[in-house]
Formats: sequence, C-alpha cells, structure tokens
Amino acid sequence: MQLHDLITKLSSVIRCSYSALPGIKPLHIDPSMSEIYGSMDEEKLQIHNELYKCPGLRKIHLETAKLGSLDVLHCVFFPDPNYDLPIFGADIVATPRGVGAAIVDLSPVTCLSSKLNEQLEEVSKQYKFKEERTLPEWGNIFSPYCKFIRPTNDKEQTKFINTVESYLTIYIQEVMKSHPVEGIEERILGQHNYCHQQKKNDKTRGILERCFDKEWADKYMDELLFDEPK
Ligand code: BLA
Repeated sequence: MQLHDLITKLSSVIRCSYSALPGIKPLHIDPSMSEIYGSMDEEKLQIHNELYKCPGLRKIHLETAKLGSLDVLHCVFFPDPNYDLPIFGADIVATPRGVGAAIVDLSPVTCLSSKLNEQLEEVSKQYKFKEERTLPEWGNIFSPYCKFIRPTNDKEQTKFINTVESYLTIYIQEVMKSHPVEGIEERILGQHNYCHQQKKNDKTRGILERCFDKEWADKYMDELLFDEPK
C-alpha cells in the first residue's frame, strides 16, 4: 500500500524502535480486525494493523491506513498497568494536499515522573514548528510536551520525524528499566480515562463511520484502537 511519504518514513522509525524492546512478541488479534479491505465511492479503503506486547507494555499498536483520500498513521503503546509508565501516542492525517495533523506525546497515566518531565522539557524545546495547532477539549489527557502541528514543508516533516524519534528514545529507555510496582488500580483508571477521552474524537469516529458503518466504527474504537485494560 502506497502511503504519504511522512507516514511511510515514520512507520519505519516506529518499527525500528519497538523491535529493540526485550521480549517483544506478536499479540494475537482477530484477522477480521487486523487486515481490513473495502471500498467506498470507488475509493480504496485499506487498514493494516501491527500488534505486539513485551514486558512493561500490554499493547504496542501501529496502524497504517488508506481511507479514501486520507492516509492515516495511528500508533499507541499502552503500558501494562503493573508498571508505572506513560502512554506513547502518535497520529498523522495526510491528504494529497499535504499533512493536516501530526501529533506525538508521552501522555501521563497518573502523572509523569520528575525525571521524565525534565527530559521531555529539554527535548520538546528543541523542536519548534511554524503551525502549532490547538488541542480539542478532550485533549486534556495529553502532557504539556504534546506536539500537535501541521508541518508546512519537507523540512518540518523531517523535524517531526526527529521529534517522534526523540520521544520514543526516552520512552523505550523507561520501558527497559521499569519493573512492576504497586498502585495498579489507579493506573487502570488512568488508562480508562485516556481511552474514554480519545473515543470523544469525532473526527476519527466520523471517518470510520463514513467508510464502514456506525456499529463497525464503535466496535473498532472500543476493541482495537482504545480497548481498556482489565
Ligand atoms: C485528528 N484524526 C484527526 C482527524 C482525523 C483523524 C480525520 C482530523 C485531522 C485534522 O483536523 O486535520 C482520523 N485518526 C483518524 C483515524 C484514525 C486515527 C481514522 O488514528 C484511525 C483509524 N488520535 C489518535 C491518537 C492521537 C490522536 C493516538 O488516534 C494522539 C496521540 C490525536 N487526532 C488526534 C488529535 C486530533 C486528531 C488531537 C485533532 C482533533 C481536533 O482538532 O478536533
């Protein structure tokens, strides 16, 4: 599947990062949810999902999709709630006219440690973009270091890739040195809240409903994109 160049490049960067995680294993999902093909008004619909887990992370999810004229990259790393780790998330929405939205964050499940705050503060100020976008109301789940931008040219697209790479490097280091700690209940609630807020994104839901139908979109968001830890 030929996708926007930024999506192709960013997906290789993400794959490269997670493949370094010790003990990484594929996560089984229903094939009807992992590879999805369809068509709408003669336009192609195609969704490709990659899912893994490893010690520290209950779900490593990379989705690349062509939904009519939209190319989408959606990526979330959800921690195992036994571990005190944030959520890594990234999203890109591109059209033939360019990239409309590029988002990356290490989002707190409860709160970010002072060390993570320091590291992210340092890294986030190195990457400034011309068009910074305003987060919607449900976006209160993101950290102060969330980058939500519209890259204005190729140079800014490369800068966005570098931003994601830096955030992922910090994240992967945290995952590798983490171990189970008490406080699981609060972290389960924190992930519920993250998923609940993400499901208020009517732009994602709207596209999925238009391409498939309401029932399918609800199931896909609840069970694949933003399933809650048990
Ligand atoms: C916005 N997400 C969007 C938009 C679309 C999608 C069409 C509007 C783009 C724009 O305003 O320019 C669509 N995103 C999708 C679809 C999928 C997807 C169809 O992932 C998957 C099948 N969204 C996430 C994650 C984050 C995220 C993990 O899935 C962040 C880590 C953020 N997407 C996000 C935000 C917006 C957005 C903050 C802007 C919403 C707004 O402005 O209202």
